[in-house]
Amino acid sequence: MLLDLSHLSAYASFISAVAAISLRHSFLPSSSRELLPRAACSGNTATTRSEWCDYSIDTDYSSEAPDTGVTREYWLELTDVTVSPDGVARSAMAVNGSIPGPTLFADWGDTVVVHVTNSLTNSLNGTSLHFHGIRQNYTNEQDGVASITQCPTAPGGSMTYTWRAVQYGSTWYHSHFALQAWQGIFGGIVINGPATADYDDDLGTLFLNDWDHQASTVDELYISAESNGPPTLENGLINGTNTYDQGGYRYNVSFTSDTSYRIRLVNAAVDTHFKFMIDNHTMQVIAADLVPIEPYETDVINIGMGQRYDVIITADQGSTADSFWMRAIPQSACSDNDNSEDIRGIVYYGSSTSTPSTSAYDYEDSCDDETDNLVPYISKTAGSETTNMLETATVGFNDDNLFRWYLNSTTMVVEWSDPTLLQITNNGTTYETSNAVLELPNANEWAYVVIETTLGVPHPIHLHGHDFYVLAQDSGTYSSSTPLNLSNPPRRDTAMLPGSGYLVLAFETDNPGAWLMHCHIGWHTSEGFALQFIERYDEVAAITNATALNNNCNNWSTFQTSNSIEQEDSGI
Ligand SMILES: *[C@@H]1O[C@H](CO)[C@@H](O)[C@H](O)[C@H]1NC(C)=O
Ligand SMILES: *[C@@H]1O[C@H](CO)[C@@H](O)[C@H](O)[C@H]1NC(C)=O
Ligand SMILES: *[C@@H]1O[C@H](CO)[C@@H](O)[C@H](O)[C@H]1NC(C)=O
Ligand SMILES: *[C@@H]1O[C@H](CO)[C@@H](O)[C@H](O)[C@H]1NC(C)=O
Ligand SMILES: *[C@@H]1O[C@H](CO)[C@@H](O)[C@H](O)[C@H]1NC(C)=O
Ligand SMILES: *[C@@H]1O[C@H](CO)[C@@H](O)[C@H](O)[C@H]1NC(C)=O
Ligand SMILES: *[C@@H]1O[C@H](CO)[C@@H](O)[C@H](O)[C@H]1NC(C)=O
Ligand SMILES: *[C@@H]1O[C@H](CO)[C@@H](O)[C@H](O)[C@H]1NC(C)=O
Ligand SMILES: *[C@@H]1O[C@H](CO)[C@@H](O)[C@H](O)[C@H]1NC(C)=O
Ligand SMILES: *[C@@H]1O[C@H](CO)[C@@H](O)[C@H](O)[C@H]1NC(C)=O
Ligand SMILES: *[C@@H]1O[C@H](CO)[C@@H](O)[C@H](O)[C@H]1NC(C)=O
Ligand SMILES: [Cu+2]
Repeated sequence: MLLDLSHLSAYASFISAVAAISLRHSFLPSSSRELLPRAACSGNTATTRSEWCDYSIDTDYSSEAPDTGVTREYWLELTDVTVSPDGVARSAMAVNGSIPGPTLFADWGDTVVVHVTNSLTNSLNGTSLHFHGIRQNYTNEQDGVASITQCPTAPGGSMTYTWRAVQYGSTWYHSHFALQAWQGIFGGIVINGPATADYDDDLGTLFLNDWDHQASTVDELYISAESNGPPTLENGLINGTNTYDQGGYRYNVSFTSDTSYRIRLVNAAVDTHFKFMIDNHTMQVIAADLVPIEPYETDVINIGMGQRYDVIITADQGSTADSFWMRAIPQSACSDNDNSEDIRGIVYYGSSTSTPSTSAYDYEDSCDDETDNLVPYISKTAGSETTNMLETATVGFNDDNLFRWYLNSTTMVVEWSDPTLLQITNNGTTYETSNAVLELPNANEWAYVVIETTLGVPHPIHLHGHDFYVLAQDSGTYSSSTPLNLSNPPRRDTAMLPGSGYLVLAFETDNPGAWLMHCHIGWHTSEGFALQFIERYDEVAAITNATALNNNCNNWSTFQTSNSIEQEDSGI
């Protein structure tokens, strides 16, 4: 850890003001937009979004980022709460008392410091915080994955994460301990930078969630999922709110005619693939995950779990326009939801308060990806393979007759108290089969990964520490003659494995560490649909702070032993 923290005090007061703003307005989305922290580059205006100080949308961000010297510091506290985001009360967990938690803002090139305090003293849950899609360039230990990069942080404890924003765009943070992310521990990350199209106003992140009414916890649903398969959830939320049985209220925003708005969509569901649309409004899509793309237009967008899309919507329906439905529609090809027709928000024009009477665009129910439309703006070619790993995803029962997902014949089981990074700093070289380790010892080679399944269930596959190249993705059977697209294919951190199909990914071994790859369906993650790449083992210990790792693990082990806490799932 060799990060310059000297600017910290100078920016502390600015940052806490920013933090207070984002929290105070968490349920007032329509008025929060002018309060989003101003982009640091004056060259970046509504009509020059491609510019960014001495940099621009043409800068290859994979090798270059502004050196701002700025550190953005945040303090987050996790607590057990009772909430009723759709009018139905249930227990949950929150970040600083809100679901979604406060948004973390930074500018491209800033250093971000996040202090996380675990005050989950009722549930006695450990925790960890993962910054989804963040490169963590040479900072694997800041990746926040229980059992891989750290021990869980025990209740009463805290942990500080430090990383540099070498990418820009929209993403989110979430707990990577058991099913806690879907109990409410998540929030947005906005990294200001250039964009591939102009827009007037930035509305920030818009979370799409599924939501259940189980009186207590998502852990109870998991017990049912393990025995009976995925449960049907009762409802869904748009940016943390919806209606149900006359209760709750809808997300709503007021548009000014002829103004264009950027919305940063995030699918934070446990088990729902959404199609998103705003009736009568075409969207211009400018980024997929943290990768800027050549803009394209669509009326309906597919968004899988863990994925993000940045879209621009222009209020082009005339000065007499009134109100329109915004819809997040669960795709029944993936999972069921009891309220799938009514996960809606409202776009008003001006001061209208009328209930929309608009109709949805036509769509075909499916859990497709947007792949054919995704052309990365910074064009790159995948190198030829040096390692090719084929993994077949199957589901079966373990010795206790509970569902487990397998990649080849391994369902991941890793130990909270013995994370991979700790083993590496202790010079461990032997992993258990159940640790699902794939070794990539050499620098700057191309790893190809084929994941296939004969089962009809699609899975959103997420890789940590890299943007991967999507070389192939289709239904049917993969073979050595399957054509691979090496020429500027879609690049991102989460892509769909089609049901009864295959997904071929490629990434460069340019980032030493232990990196998780897993299905982002919460039940499947807990049921072992995961593996870890140990990339450049020989270089990992030298870039890891063993003192910090050991402190955290000692606290966790003491806590786990004294409270007889048992691990029931994969450990991630
Ligand atoms: C979160 O709450 C803590 C107090 O627990 C406070 O110090 C901090 O400023 C809050 N952070 C944000 C981003 O709201
Ligand atoms: C969603 O809520 C967050 C606060 O939780 C807010 O910052 C953001 O602007 C809202 N998004 C939209 C699109 O209104
Ligand atoms: C990632 O870190 C390595 C080692 O410090 C450095 O050489 C490289 O330039 C960094 N990449 C980016 C995009 O900052
Ligand atoms: C987290 O807390 C809930 C109670 O709220 C409990 O049911 C669950 O077992 C805990 N999970 C873990 C993994 O400790
Ligand atoms: C470990 O526990 C000690 C004593 O409770 C506490 O002061 C310290 O902050 C904890 N450290 C971590 C990393 O949680
Ligand atoms: C619109 O959002 C506000 C909170 O920002 C809420 O009070 C109001 O009830 C919402 N409108 C509808 C129709 O749900
Ligand atoms: C929305 O589009 C439909 C189909 O083009 C059209 O019939 C309808 O009048 C439009 N609604 C509004 C409120 O503009
Ligand atoms: C998974 O199993 C297949 C079929 O037996 C085999 O070809 C492949 O090499 C295995 N994958 C790995 C990473 O060992
Ligand atoms: C691991 O090996 C390195 C190099 O051989 C050595 O410097 C270090 O002390 C060893 N660490 C442990 C915990 O054994
Ligand atoms: C490869 O992917 C890019 C980006 O989606 C696309 O533009 C191109 O047509 C694809 N090439 C082939 C041969 O499929
Ligand atoms: C390593 O972590 C410890 C404990 O958190 C901290 O005191 C120390 O400054 C860190 N070392 C470096 C080089 O960052
Ligand atoms: Cu899955």
